[in-house]
Amino acid sequence: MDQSSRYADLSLKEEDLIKGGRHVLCAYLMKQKEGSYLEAAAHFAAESSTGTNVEVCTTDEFTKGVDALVYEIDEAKELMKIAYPVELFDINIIDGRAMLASFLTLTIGNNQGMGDIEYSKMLDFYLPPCYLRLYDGPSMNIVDMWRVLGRPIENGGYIAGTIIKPKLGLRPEPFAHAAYQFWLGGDFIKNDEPQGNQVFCPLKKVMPLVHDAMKRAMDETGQAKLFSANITADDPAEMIARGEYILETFGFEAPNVAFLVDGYVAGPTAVTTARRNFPNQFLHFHRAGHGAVTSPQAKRGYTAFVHIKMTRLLGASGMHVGTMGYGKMEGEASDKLIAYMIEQDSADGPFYHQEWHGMKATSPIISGGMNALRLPGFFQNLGHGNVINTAGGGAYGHIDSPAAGAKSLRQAYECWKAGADPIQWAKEHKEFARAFESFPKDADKIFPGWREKLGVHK
Ligand code: CAP
Ligand code: MG
Repeated sequence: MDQSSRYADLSLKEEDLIKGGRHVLCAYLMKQKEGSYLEAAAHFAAESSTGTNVEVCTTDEFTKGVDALVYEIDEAKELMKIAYPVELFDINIIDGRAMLASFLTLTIGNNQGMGDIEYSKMLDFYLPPCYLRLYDGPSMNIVDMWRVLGRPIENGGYIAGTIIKPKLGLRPEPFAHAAYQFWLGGDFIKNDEPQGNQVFCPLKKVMPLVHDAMKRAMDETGQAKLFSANITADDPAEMIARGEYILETFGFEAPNVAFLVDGYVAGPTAVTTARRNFPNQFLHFHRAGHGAVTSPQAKRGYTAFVHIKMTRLLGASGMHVGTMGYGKMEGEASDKLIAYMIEQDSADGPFYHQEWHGMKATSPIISGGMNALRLPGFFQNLGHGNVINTAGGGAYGHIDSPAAGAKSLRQAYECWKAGADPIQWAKEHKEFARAFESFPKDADKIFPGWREKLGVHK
């Protein structure tokens, strides 16, 4: 059935829809299986709002008033844009606030499995102020981490972090020891995503040891240290139990603790559980699994940009934004726009400009195959260093020690900040210099001729 007379209106102008302030706008890559592009797009809009594949007798004038409407198509580019009236989205009974689950159920719900759609992927979205303000947004961000570290709250700079490796984790004592060793040179440690309460490393055994290691490292260095503890679980009650136990265990150091949530696999409910039950903790959104839908190879789901933009609405304090082609994960230099979207108050996406109207920023977390040698180029591309960086291999792979690995990361940041030549910097900064020998493959690629220049002949 062709529903384009009801679910498409190509005379609508985007700027008028934005001015009107009553529509969520979404841009999709979309290809139909056969037939008319507009017909398929209209069916997509119907299934994503008020309709189905046939006319139903229950439809009334009110229902028609909240139809999602296709307002732009470009078949050659496989591009379609849909305007969703804000009335479509579900609102909490407890406090009148919005929920991402509802946004996703409509905009990226049944439409992902439709028989007449070859594929569709959300590329960007825009929220009007009246709907945006109903989201929690972040309660904390990197500014609060800078406060704990005793740094300026504006441009407080780079936070050097790591992940306890191997990924599986360690038994409690070696785990705490590995943390202590890194903290002698660095600021921030996170659980790797599978670590929580494993039989060989019970949460209630390891957390007191990590707290003790943190205190010892703080005494030794005279600096504050941060730990991001994984509280991900299927059950909100389990997440709260983990969070409460950890806060009680860290006692006076509770402000130094962030909570890590594997927010893609555990979903918006898990993220909101942390956001609402622990608003005084930094909420670290880890996105393991997102590549299944965000990878450029995937023609379904949504892009990394869309995913990351959504996490600011949910209230992530810090979000993994990739390494923009400088690390081991998929990404490219232009991905810096993803970071800008979550940290600025007014930012451009691939299709829409978004005003955040003062919603707190979500801070970029840079992770995945990073080390001291890759950082100067990374900062150059991003244009600032106000990020949390976690480098697992880059710290525990340093040939001298995890503390030396941590120091090499900080020195890399300082090298970029000073606008110095990395080879020259290496001559004056031992740990940074030893990173060249620790990661010779990267050194060969990024700094050809480094052996001669640094006098390293092994
Ligand atoms: C990095 C990491 C992170 C990824 C996630 C890992 O370890 O701990 O989970 O960075 O990717 O398990 O691979 P290394 P992203 O530092 O040793 O590479 O940040 O892109 O979500
Ligand atoms: Mg990891």
